Amino acid sequence: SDYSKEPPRHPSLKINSKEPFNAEPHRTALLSYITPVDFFYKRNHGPIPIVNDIERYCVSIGGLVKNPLEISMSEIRKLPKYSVIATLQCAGNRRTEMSKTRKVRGVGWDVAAVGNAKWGGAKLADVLELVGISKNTSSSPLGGKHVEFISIDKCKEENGGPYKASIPLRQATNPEADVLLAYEMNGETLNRDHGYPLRVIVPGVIGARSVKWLDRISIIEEECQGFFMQKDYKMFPPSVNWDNINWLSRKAQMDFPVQDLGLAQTLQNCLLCLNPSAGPLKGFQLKKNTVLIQSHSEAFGLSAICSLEDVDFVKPGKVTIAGYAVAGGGRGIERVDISVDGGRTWFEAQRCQRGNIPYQSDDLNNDKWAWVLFKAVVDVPESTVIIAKAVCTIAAIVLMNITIIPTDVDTASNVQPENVEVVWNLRGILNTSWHKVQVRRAS
Ligand code: MTE
Ligand code: MO
Repeated sequence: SDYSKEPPRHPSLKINSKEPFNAEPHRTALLSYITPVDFFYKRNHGPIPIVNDIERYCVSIGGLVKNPLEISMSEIRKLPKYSVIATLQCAGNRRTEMSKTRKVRGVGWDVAAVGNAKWGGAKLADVLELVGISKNTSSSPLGGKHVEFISIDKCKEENGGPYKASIPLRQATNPEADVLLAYEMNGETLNRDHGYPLRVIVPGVIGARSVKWLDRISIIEEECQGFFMQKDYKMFPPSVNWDNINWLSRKAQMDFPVQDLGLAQTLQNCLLCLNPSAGPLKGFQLKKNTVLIQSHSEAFGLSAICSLEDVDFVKPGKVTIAGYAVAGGGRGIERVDISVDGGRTWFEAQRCQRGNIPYQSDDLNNDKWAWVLFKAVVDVPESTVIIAKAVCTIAAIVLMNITIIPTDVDTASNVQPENVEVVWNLRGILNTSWHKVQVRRAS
């Protein structure tokens, strides 16, 4: 593969792998609501493709459709334009931390394999109407049930073939799911690293499904059989290792728009992650009819402190504890709780979304796909562990939420009530455990 024509990148990015290029910004870059393009994490599986002749570039739409079509960039730009502020997060975000407990496989990431951008483009639901697939449908006239996105880039996981992924047709044709074919990022033409000239944005879902450098769309009967759908990005309980893994036993990691999120599915995911075959994990119990705290499920929800690094020194006086919380699936963040005594006592942080950024005419009138920033300014009287945890709304199961409550917290010795062991999985994805930073008080 040819890595000699990579685009220029900001020198401050922390490079986790050079070829393919995988890099994240310093965590303090995530303290602004919109992440600048330069500081947006870059996650690739091969060299960045080059599209020189934009006049000749087009996306073909085929598969189980009556009238296949090739659509040019200028035709895509003529469709109604929408702007969606959406957080994109790699399922491997915070993987490095997970590896400290027990080694996991995959590119290491700190807390910044996530970013929030304003994406501009055409709605996939509008594009699919051009090939005779109507809105809000789960099956095409020829029996297609999934929409596959095939890219221009080539990667070794696909044996030199293109990167690809799929989403259910129901989601693709739902205008409210806001799936975009995006040609703009933060009001500018999409750059090469992020998918020039056209990429998919699937809000609320792990980043792996937002295929960059789109080449083809195929309407298919079964879910895409590509590597990243079938042999990667699946959540397994801590007991599964590389010897006993059965990839077919799990569905592809997705997260669903709220209207598709069934109670049974959610419950099953929570239970699955608690490893039902081995019984509930020691020290945890499930309690009904309470608020959900940190599901260890398909939700990519997590929060992270970005104003402090591990083992930072804090001076006497007020300390700012700030960061992001993101729920996934279009769910909101109900609360962010902070502890400055290692989890013994908690208080609520301030939350903010777009603040005083005005809405523009093509903007979606809500920020449900976007992260929430949190902030608290407090005294930190001594060396301690600072923790942030988010509480997210699960609209579909308001009547029966689940709390995972620690039952053996040793308050005297500051045992962490929620640790990474519970969510540990061999691929190191979806580290939704409470984010902790240790600080030392300077006198
Ligand atoms: N699309 C293509 N064509 N090739 C890729 O390697 N990586 C995916 C997704 N889309 C990828 C891709 C993954 S795993 C993530 S997390 C996001 O793109 C990252 O998008 P970004 O680099 O714009 O942040
Ligand atoms: Mo990813």
